[in-house]
Amino acid sequence: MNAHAPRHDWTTDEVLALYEQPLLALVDQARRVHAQHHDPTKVQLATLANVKPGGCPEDCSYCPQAARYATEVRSEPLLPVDEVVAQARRAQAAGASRFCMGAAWRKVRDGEGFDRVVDMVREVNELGLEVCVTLGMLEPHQITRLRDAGLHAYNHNLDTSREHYGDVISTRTYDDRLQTLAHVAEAGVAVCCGGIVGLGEQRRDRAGLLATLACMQPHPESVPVNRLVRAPGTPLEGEEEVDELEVVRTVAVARILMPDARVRLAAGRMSLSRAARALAFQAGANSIFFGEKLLTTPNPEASDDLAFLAELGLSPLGRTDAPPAHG
Ligand code: SAM
Ligand code: DTB
Ligand code: SF4
Repeated sequence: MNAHAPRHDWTTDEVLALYEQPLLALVDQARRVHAQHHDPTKVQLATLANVKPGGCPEDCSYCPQAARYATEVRSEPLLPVDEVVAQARRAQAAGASRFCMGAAWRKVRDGEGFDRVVDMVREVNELGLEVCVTLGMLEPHQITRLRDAGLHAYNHNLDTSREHYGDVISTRTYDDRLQTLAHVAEAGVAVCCGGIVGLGEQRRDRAGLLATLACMQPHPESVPVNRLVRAPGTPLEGEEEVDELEVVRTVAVARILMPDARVRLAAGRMSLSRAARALAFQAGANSIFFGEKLLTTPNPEASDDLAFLAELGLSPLGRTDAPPAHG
């Protein structure tokens, strides 16, 4: 096997050994892989839209949109298609090439609401944006409809290791998540799947999550690395923050394991120093969420992000140089 061919047989122990290297050796290794597989000067800008905020029946202990926690987020109806398309146009004009629509649903239900999301996908795709949605669990016929409307990727995070999962979420299982991911891959839609650093997990859990992702065939098209946003009212609001360099390590290990994936420095960027953000790009992060808001919580100002990228010598990846859906 070619030394640089992506592997799909990683063990948690091997991944943990990557994590345990001295930081600069790890970042160097990730940087080399990154430069071999990507234009290291390009960063994809993905804008999020919360098309159905709040009121979610699940109990994800990090999430301000779960109905059962007393958070600032109220349940709101699914947005009209026109409003979402207007948001997408604004995102595109500001420099985004990917548009990700999230709904606080446990799972997709057939009916008027889903029909409307399919219309959103069709119209946003027609603008020339790479379209991603995250709608919870779904069935094969539902991902087929989304694909046929022009969906590029489906986001469905595993969040943490199988071992730690039950401490974070009780209303669904790791296997439920893997099943939805299998439906997405089988339909030929790109898989966007990652996790969260800071859920009270051990480094071994972070390694276990990345090993699970790296054993998928093909690897996920994109891997969001979120740092927990400690939302008031959620069970994890008082969780101790994980060292920001551990986020950098997670980006670096993800890059080494999944050389062709987009590694997205996702939620929690507000809580990272400029230096940690810079090191995360050096370690192979090549996508960010772009725009003042994530789903319900703040994100850096678009103009500040563009200035920071320019300071680092990075520029936004255009839609035309996006890789094929299932590379
Ligand atoms: N309901 C759908 C689901 O869970 O798949 C889609 C929306 S959900 C908000 C998408 C992802 O956002 C979650 O899987 C989780 O990884 C991330 N997320 C949610 N709340 C977060 C927080 N407070 N900090 C970091 N990431 C968070
Ligand atoms: C992902 O991994 N992170 C995004 C996106 N996929 C859907 C969501 C982050 C949400 C952060 C908390 C909030 O704003 O509600
Ligand atoms: Fe619901 Fe998704 Fe939030 Fe979990 S992460 S409570 S499924 S919106």
